[in-house]
Amino acid sequence: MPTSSLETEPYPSELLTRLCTCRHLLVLTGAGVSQESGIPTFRDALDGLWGRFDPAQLATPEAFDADPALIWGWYAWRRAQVLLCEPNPAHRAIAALADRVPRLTLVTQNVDGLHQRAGSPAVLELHRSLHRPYCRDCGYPHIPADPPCDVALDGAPLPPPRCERCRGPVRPGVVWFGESLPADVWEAAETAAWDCDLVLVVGTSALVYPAAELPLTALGRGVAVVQINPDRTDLDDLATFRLRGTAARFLPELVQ
Ligand code: BV8
Ligand code: ZN
Repeated sequence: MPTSSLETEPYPSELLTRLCTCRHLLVLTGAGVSQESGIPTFRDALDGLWGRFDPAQLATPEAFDADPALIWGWYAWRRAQVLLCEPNPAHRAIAALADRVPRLTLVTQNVDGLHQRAGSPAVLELHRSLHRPYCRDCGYPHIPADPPCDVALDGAPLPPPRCERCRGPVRPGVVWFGESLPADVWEAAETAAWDCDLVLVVGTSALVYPAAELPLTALGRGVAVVQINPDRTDLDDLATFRLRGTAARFLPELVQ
């Protein structure tokens, strides 16, 4: 498969032709698509706003059980940050794309809800959401304050609220490392990877599984995969097209 790497050129005509003729476009996004909204990515986080937190260490059920206030405080602060941000042109372009192709399946690894706020009609949230916490013990949903009123500054520890039904601790509504993805969401995403005829991978380091399997499934079927990312990833050597740049730089051109 030819790979094309672009820095500042327009899209290769072959890619635009494929986009205009595709039947079912699968779009997979990661933290990079929200970076231009001001939300640090996980990779940036290690020296960004979350510098003193290591997401991989904190994003686990064990970390929450060990110190519920530290983890709840970190997620409450992250949610407050997200609510102060707006969708960027990349989110909006993906939302507009849904009207340009016969069928678009949007799968995101992100938990920020920005695709929905940008108007994407259907979003498969593989890792669930910052905005839908629930009881650790009985699963009862907890409606978070909006705007957040309980957020300690800068992610300081904050005791989690108690469940209205069983008084258990409310936990962040995301999928942590070592936890299974919501089965129905993962099944829909896998089905799309087996049915699509073009894949757009935007802003992911392609390191987290099973999400990272999706473009590989499509590639195994001979389907073209386009990667939009300013940096190299494991997908670089496999992608059919590699657009070296940011999501907000490349995606709006697709819907002009
Ligand atoms: C599971 C919510 C079954 C929490 C997150 C193989 C198969 C199955 C599992 C595994 C496997 N191998 C390993 C595992 C275990 C593990 C895993 O993948 N570990 C990794 C670290 C190797 N997976 C799991 O545990 C998953 N569960 O498989 O269930 C199971 C059950 C029990 C036991 C075993 C298995 C659950 C994973 C979900 C974890 N939760 N999020 C939270 O948000 O706090 S994942 C979290 O990290 C994010 O949601 C995100 O998905 C991920 C980070 O990835 P990215 O989105 O790619 O972000 P990153 O910062 O890494 O990269 C950003 C990219 O954007 C960069 O490339 C950068 O260059 C680029 N970029 C930057 N700016 C821009 C840009 N691109 C475009 N424009 C820009 N402006
Ligand atoms: Zn409960």
